[in-house]
Amino acid sequence: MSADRLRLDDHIAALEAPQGLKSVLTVIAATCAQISDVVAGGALVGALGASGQINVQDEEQKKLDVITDDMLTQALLACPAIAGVASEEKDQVEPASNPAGEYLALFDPLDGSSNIDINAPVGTIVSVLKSATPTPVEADFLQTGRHQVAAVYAVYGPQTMLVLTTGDGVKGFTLSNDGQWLLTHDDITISPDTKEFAINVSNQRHWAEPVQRYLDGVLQGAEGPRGKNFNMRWVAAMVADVHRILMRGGVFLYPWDKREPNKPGKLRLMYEGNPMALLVEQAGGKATTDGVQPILDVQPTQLHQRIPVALGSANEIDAFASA
Ligand code: AFP
Repeated sequence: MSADRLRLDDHIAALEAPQGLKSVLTVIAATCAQISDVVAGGALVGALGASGQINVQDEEQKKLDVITDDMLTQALLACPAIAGVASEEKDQVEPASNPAGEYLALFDPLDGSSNIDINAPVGTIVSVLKSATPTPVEADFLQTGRHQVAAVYAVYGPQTMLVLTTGDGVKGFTLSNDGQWLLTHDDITISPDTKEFAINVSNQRHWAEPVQRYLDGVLQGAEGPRGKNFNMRWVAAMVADVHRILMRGGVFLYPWDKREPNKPGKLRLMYEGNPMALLVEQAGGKATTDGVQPILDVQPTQLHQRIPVALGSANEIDAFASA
């Protein structure tokens, strides 16, 4: 069965891409396969629970946040094509000291960490940029998402899957029992219409008026202005919510809310917004901050910048924008 399937290694080898980028992608894929093993080991390998540390986002880190951050950081810094890395879990960027380094990797090593201890899906998200220098500083990382040369996520769910774009469509690979990434989802596309939305409704009272109006319309179902019934899903791991949208359509919304007016949103532009936006756009969907402004055009000003997110099926994002 697996003999007929394209291996990720062969897909990477056949890409019309510089050798350096191919080696970065190979390292990301190999490390995600290793992370999958640790995630699957759970309590048996001492991977559950809190680490007792607080990260730069002021969030309590889980043990797996720390373990996976370390795994990705070490593996990528050892790749000669890498000039530097940045992680959601680290205060500052880390230059690689590789004289031939020409790529930057920015990652959320374990997205959805509140799911770890309840055995629900989590994932890894990676954005790859070109570096202007082999000795990058933070300013070199602050490029718009349009500059990404690759975006990848791995989702550790009932199956472990890796979903990848290098700017020429989106492909999904499933990890086999013998540790091979095999092509199972060629040319992933997001249907323009949907009847499914994902939003954390517990925040409703804090949203801006247009978001309230959109949700009101959706919840009225066939009797309301939208004229159709909707279903809701919320995995609490963006990686798993976006994966569902890539598989069967839908919209994922994490809007600005008025609790902390100076914070533009919950999700991070560089580690979550940009890589997911590139994958969604490459699959034919829309990825915006507010229904209109493309996430990929947001000029970052800070490494750990947050943004509001509205992405998924194109026509439904338009409906969100005009609510
Ligand atoms: P953690 O990785 O810190 O758990 O955060 C996950 C996340 O940033 C994103 O993946 C989810 O969509 C979102 O938070 C879930 O947030 P809620 O707490 O509102 O469910």
